[in-house]
Amino acid sequence: MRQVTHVMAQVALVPLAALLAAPAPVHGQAKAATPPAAASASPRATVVRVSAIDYAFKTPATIASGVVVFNLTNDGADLHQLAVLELPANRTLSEFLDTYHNKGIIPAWMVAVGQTQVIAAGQEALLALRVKPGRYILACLMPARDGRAHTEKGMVWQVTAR
Ligand SMILES: [Cu+2]
Repeated sequence: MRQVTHVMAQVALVPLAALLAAPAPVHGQAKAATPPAAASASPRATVVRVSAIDYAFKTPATIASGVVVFNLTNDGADLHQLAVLELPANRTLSEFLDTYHNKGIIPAWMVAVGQTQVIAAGQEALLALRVKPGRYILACLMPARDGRAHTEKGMVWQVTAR
């Protein structure tokens, strides 16, 4: 049992590293710079405060769509980060958690919209995204020292963007 947990923790690091290495996939945010019409309009950003504690996120369940700035603060003691993943209409949060916790990977049908860097206690991180209406999962993709994912301990939260 101990060994299985250990292996899962190592595998769980892979998607996080991959996400950190690659620029966030396009979904919803990359198009903002292209159309000249949009460039002249001044987009109003909504700030969504996300407090990370050991081990949960404190943040609203409903957010605005459009330009959203996630303001993550680490109010816990462990290292934390914030990943924003789009949840397809035909999928559920528990399906995501089932794959992530049992196979150690983020399911291919999830779209990673963006994520912050990993921050220590007392630090903050800002993540600006163009969010389209839909359902999103906010997750901390860190493994804990005991080998369990922070999501397993409760650092996962579903939000709806309207
Ligand atoms: Cu965390």
